[in-house]
Amino acid sequence: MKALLGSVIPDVLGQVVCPFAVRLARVDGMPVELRELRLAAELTPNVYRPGLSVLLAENGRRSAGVDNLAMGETAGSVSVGGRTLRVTSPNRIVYPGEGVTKAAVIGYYVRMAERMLPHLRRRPVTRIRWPGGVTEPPFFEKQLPNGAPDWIETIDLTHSDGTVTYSLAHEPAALAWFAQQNALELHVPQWRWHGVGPRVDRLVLDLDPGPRTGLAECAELALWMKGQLDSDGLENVPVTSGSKGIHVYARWRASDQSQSTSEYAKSLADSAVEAFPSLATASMTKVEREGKVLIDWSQNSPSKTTITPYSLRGRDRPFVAAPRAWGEVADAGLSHLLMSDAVERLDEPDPLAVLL
Ligand SMILES: [Mn+2]
Repeated sequence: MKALLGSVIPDVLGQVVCPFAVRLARVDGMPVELRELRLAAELTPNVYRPGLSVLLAENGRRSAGVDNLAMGETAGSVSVGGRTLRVTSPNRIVYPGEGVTKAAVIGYYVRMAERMLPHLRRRPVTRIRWPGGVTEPPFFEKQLPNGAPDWIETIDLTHSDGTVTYSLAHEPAALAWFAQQNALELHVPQWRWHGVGPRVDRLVLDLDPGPRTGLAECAELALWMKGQLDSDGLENVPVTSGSKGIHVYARWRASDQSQSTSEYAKSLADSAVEAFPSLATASMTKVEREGKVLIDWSQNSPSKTTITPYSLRGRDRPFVAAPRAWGEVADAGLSHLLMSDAVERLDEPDPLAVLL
């Protein structure tokens, strides 16, 4: 059996991917487009219809946490974008606080696919899986597990300790299959594979509140960073992480830049610490984080990953890594969004679209 790498969530995901020793597996070199968005119509009749059809109804605006799947159904299949997926334990509660079932999680990802997939395309996906729901320990997984559907597109990346076959997410059914695997969190690098190698197309600054700080302090720093990014001509978007802090993303055109994203992000973090000495730190040590926001610029390393926008979080409640308008970040009432909020916002344009 292929190894499932790791059994705990490390603080920093990613590790030892060597971006220059990579070969492509089943990506065909062509741009991969969304094939099928009329998902509700494709659900197999009679199978999970009560739960999934509520969740997936095109015009439905019910909370994705509300799901009335008949008890006693233990497995079956569902059709998503022309793929048929086996679904096991659809009634299993994943988020006990809100009664969110696995069927609801699958429904969430299928609903969000149109919005998520353009940002995921050609990025290897590290999944964090919660097989026992969010009250039980998760494990993280890079290697495609045995038994994965053969239509899941993959990319082989050579690490210092061997080659890992990663999943790609190029169609709604891939997201549904991740959810079937209880992979609530999807993490990706800031580069996409482009035929001959990885190409960095965005940078991220992860604002992580330390003890005695919170979202408000992150927002203050994020707004300052927006000013810097704007004046450097880098289009930018804030994402409330759904965990604690804020991720500030910026579009990056490598050909326009003499620096790497890591160099740029580090200098921005250092400038923020200079401007806000009592509020910000760029040091990972625990002592220095007390009362401060850590500006983690290191996730721009090609070997690191960050939660992908619109991914659920494996927290006590179904929070989402949610792209926001800057006006919201400036609002004193800023808070993290839940999956139901994210679904409701599908009526609005994608704040992250400027990065595409
Ligand atoms: Mn973080």
